[in-house]
Amino acid sequence: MNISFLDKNLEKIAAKVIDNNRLDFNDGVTLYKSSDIIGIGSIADYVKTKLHNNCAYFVYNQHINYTNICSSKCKFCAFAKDRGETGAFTFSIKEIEDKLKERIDEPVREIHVVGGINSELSIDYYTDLIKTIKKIRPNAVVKAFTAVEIDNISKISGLDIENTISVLKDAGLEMMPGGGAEIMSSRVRKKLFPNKISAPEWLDVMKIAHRAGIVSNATMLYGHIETIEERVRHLIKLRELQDKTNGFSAFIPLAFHSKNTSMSDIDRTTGIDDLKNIAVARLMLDNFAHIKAYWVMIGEKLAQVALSFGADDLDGTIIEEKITHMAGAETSKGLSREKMLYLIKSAGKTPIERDSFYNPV
Ligand code: V47
Repeated sequence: MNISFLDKNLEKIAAKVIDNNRLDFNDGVTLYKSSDIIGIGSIADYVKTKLHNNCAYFVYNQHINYTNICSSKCKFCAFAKDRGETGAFTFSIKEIEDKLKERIDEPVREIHVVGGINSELSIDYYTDLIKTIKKIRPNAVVKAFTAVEIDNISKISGLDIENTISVLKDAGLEMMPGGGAEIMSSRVRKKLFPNKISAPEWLDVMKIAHRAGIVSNATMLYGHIETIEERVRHLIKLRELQDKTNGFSAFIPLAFHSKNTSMSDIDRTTGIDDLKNIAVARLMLDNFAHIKAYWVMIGEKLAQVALSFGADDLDGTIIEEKITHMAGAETSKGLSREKMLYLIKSAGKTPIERDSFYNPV
């Protein structure tokens, strides 16, 4: 790495990265506070290139949101509804089967399943849902239920987290998505999502899942009322758990979209902040193999740029995204394989279509 930094504070950080020395809390804050975006991006790209050469991954996937009925009442959410409210839904297993069959001619390799915290569903609904996916799509990986949903399934079934995961795994659960982590700060939690499981609880569910052999992702919701220091602490908490379990696969920074939420006065995140979140995550999360540029939230064009700022993955084709689109996302609801290849190649990268576990397909 031979970079002349505009921000001289980055020189010390670059030297640490080159020497494989772990960055600390203050380094994370320095990176976020620096306005030398090219400098930050260059260090992150150095690490990304060392790990993945010039490659950029994507998966052919399908999202299924089985219910939007949710008791969490998170202030940042535009997806959740109360039972009986206009637009509230819970898919029957038959409706899920139909959704899968609608796309049966497409080479979908991963089914990403998340929904609201709905206390009316039984654990049998969740196991039937997984078994139905495996019946219709035996070759696709079921990546389902955030740590928050696992906690809910545990509460409604009376099983502890370990046994809940074991029952779901026996039904065919193979991986868990990284949602629901939001920002691991009790200050922000009290203000925006007081009913959601706490950060230690979220981490605990992930720890139990990893120990049961379920790989998961991790996320961070940014661009609302969180501070830079809270972002860095969040990343360090994830890094500490990863040191213990090595069960996280990818990290995905999630850019807050405020439309149709009770925080609709908050502006959309800027391109600079989106790129910083990718790059700082790449540098702080030195034990995570993959950093995703989630095109749904940051846009296709910026996601391409992010591939030179530390990201190695564009997530997936998706087909029908709901959570961000209900909060005002203007991106497409899905992308074709051709479009994915085009975005990656025209960013100067080598596209690799992958399965959920980053095996090339
Ligand atoms: O859990 C909710 C967040 C998450 C909003 O693991 C919002 O591969 C922005 O977790 N603006 C769902 N974000 C998305 C998610 C995800 C996406 C892609 C890949 C993976 C993966 C995981 O989105 C929720 C919540 O944290 N969210 N509302 C909003 N208004």
